[in-house]
Amino acid sequence: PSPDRDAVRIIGVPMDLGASRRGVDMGPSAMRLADVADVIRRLGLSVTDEGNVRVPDRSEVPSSPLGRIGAIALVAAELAARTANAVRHGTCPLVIGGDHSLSVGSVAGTATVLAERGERVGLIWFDAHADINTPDTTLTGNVHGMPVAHLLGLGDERLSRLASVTPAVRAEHLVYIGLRDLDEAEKHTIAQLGIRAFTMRDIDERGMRNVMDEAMQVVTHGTGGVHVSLDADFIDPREAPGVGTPVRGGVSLREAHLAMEIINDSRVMLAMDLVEINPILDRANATAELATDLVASAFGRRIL
Ligand code: Z70
Ligand code: MN
Ligand code: MN
Ligand code: MN
Repeated sequence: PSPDRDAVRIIGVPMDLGASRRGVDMGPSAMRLADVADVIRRLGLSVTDEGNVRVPDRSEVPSSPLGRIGAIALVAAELAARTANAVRHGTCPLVIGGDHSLSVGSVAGTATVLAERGERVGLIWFDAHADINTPDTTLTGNVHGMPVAHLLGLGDERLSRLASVTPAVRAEHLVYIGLRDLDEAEKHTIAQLGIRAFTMRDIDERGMRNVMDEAMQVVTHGTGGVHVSLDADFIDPREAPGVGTPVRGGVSLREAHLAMEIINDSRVMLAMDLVEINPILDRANATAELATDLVASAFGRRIL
């Protein structure tokens, strides 16, 4: 039940404060080098590149992963405001990361605008990982392993209260697609909250079309639109090696395109994140170029 968006605003978030390994802070540069704005423009959409959200240097923030929550929360608050502004004006924000902790801000922004209309946001989380740890359950301390928990209202209040509604997302309005690397505590949380999770096994057994049809039903039921959060490690590292945390056994490029095409067919996408591109691990700029093609499919590119 949402408008089709024919204007796109690109927002870069050159942040790696939520990760241990360096490099995803260069993701926005890699995507711009791959000409993401022009690629979307060629589809007939109007595209504005708003530049980057300001992110502090690592030298300005605490060195422990959990000590960086305050800095990440400040970046996320600015991103939430900019995302909300874009959605409120009827344009579609394309948020380019950066590590996945930034999505506590972008999704909060979308949730805030829908709340103004008395509606809730649906969330599709394409990822090898569930990112549903809290500061209490995390084994690594890395905040990019925690955004979903905070969007559901769990964890540290600096990250869980960025939207005008808490939780920003209800568990019944969230789906995972592509999971293949979970911590034990994460499995427990997913089961406890009854979250609909499509693992790689589900995709292998049922096929991407079937999984996406069910996923779209979940995220559109009782919501006013959908935020799509795509971690580049969703795709198999043989095809997308330049990602923050490569995990073998991911989806093919073809399956990923089909998922994006089905999202475009549905006309319900209000905002999109493209995160965890790491140019340091890439072959030339292959992963950013592949990610740019996926974005094009999500925004309406057709083969024929
Ligand atoms: C692990 C943790 C993670 C992305 C790694 C990994 C989380 N569950 N997320 N890479 N994008 O550290 O909590
Ligand atoms: Mn992730
Ligand atoms: Mn991931
Ligand atoms: Mn319902």
